[in-house]
Amino acid sequence: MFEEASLAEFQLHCFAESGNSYKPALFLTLAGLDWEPIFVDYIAGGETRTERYREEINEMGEAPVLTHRGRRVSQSGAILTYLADVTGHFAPAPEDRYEALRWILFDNHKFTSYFATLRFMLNFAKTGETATTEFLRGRAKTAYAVVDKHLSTRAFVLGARPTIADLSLAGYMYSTPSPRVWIRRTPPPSRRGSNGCGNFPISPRLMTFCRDELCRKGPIDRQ
Ligand SMILES: N[C@@H](CCC(=O)N[C@@H](CS)C(=O)NCC(=O)O)C(=O)O
Repeated sequence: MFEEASLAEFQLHCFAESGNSYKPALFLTLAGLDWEPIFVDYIAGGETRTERYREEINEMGEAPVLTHRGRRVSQSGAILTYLADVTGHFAPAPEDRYEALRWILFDNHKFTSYFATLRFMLNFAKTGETATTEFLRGRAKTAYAVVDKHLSTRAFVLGARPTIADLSLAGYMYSTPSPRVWIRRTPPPSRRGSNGCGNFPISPRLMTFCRDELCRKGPIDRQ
């Protein structure tokens, strides 16, 4: 499915299994913004690989893609930064901008990417354990340990308040192949607290949990 007539202020091309899509979906939901998902048929239909998707939606052939006031933004880190800039939610303090960027780049390069690839191989490609999955697990565990250590002395990545850096790292914390769970795992706006995030999912405890998940062999998704 491509364009749809919509009244929502923000549209997000996304799909349930995509933790990268979950990052901006979590932002939009926690901030209580007027948004709607536009389903990308990646799993069954390979939509991101079609010429039409690359021509009309994203030349990089990826989800998520945000549409806002005629502007298209792809790459979850760029989307989160854009959303923070235009809405003010989850924005790092001006002096922390590069610190946020540093963690978002680390997330994209090592934290999300190794884990997401490992998860894809085990749960979707069904490769079983191979030398490649073992390598990816090792790399992901190392990246998780970095974040765990950082979060052991503070509540959120940049200190006392959640920012887009936390939302980026949260992408695959609740990964699941079930679209029904996708709906459930995106906290409704009513759960927001005074700091705009209420029951926020990132915490050292959660990081420890996810690291422990990685230590298990076999499929790593919780059904
Ligand atoms: N660094 C990108 C990664 C995006 C990405 O890899 N998205 C996956 C879904 S989670 C995708 O669309 N893959 C399609 C493909 O590679 O063909 C981001 O953060 O947005």
